[in-house]
Amino acid sequence: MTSKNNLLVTNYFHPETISKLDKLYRTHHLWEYPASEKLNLIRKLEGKCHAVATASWACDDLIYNLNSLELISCFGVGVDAIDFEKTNDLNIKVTNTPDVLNDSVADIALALILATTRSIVTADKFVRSKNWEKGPLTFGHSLAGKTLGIIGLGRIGEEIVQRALPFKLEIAYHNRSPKDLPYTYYPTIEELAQNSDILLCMLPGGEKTLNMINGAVFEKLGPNGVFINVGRGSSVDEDALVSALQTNQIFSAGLDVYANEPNVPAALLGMDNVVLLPHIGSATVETRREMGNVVIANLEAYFENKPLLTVVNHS
Ligand code: NAP
Ligand code: 8YV
Repeated sequence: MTSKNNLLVTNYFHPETISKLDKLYRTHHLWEYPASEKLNLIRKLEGKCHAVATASWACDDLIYNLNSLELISCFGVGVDAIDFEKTNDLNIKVTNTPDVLNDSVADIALALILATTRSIVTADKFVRSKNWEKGPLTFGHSLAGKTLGIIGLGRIGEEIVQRALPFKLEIAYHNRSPKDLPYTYYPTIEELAQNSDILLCMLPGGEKTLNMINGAVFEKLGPNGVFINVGRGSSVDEDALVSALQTNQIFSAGLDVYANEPNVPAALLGMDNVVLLPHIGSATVETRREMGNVVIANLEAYFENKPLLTVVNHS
């Protein structure tokens, strides 16, 4: 009988996938070790362990002490927790789970667009609190004919477009470079904001996008504008967002992601003109299972010396 390959697992990213990994590999659960013992574990695995499985949005930098490490198989598409300077220097390959989550994340983006423009959460509270008996709820805003501006029109962004078009939204976008698509391209986020009714961020996290959406962007979006963030919280200057909502510089916001999760700026918690979700873009039973299957498929390919399925080419 051949012995199982060692696999270092950094965090408890998805119970079902971790159970599968426990059956397939000789797993070492780094998160279960006391801080003082983690490095000892990594030293013991030196030369015997070549692969790590981790959440893509949270990792443990101690893994870069494992000199025999060759593959980091990430659960998630946004790989902002990976130190690409280190993986490039140390010649470690990184994989993620693109595409399988596009539909679920795009669904949440549309849910936030509807929830913000039609005040769905406030409307629910309005009925439960019996305020309806005192008079009607303040009107929301229509979608037909309005412009949805997407910052970061990539795999998920294109699925959002497929859902937005039947709602009769016009589409505009900003990426670093235009795509061969029939939507209006703006070379800056501010220009996109100026020409959008709903501004939706689908940007990756990391240094390059840090605080890209700032006070100047909200000023351009204007008092009827809606801001949605399903990308990463780090792309938004949260203080500027709070201020824009407090002063009615923008109409409302819908957020699935925050700069310092699970901490949400306290000021947002008391506001009626913001809808807050707990980073649930990909959180369906089916999608998380598919993401786990991609993590496993990449590990299997690596151990069988086959081409990896979804290598991240960091740009
Ligand atoms: P993707 O296909 O790589 O799309 C990202 C888009 O952003 C690309 O079109 C890219 O175009 C643009 N972009 C990247 N850097 C930029 C910059 N500095 N300035 C302007 N545009 C930039 O990625 P995806 O699969 O759609 O995922 C996007 C992100 O969504 C992930 O990285 C992750 O952070 C987030 N996400 C969130 C959830 C959730 O649960 N809320 C779930 C999945 C993913 P150019 O290269 O032309 O600039
Ligand atoms: C997370 C995500 O993986 O894929 C990403 O980049 O942000 C999500 O799908 C998910 O939140 C896991 O908790």
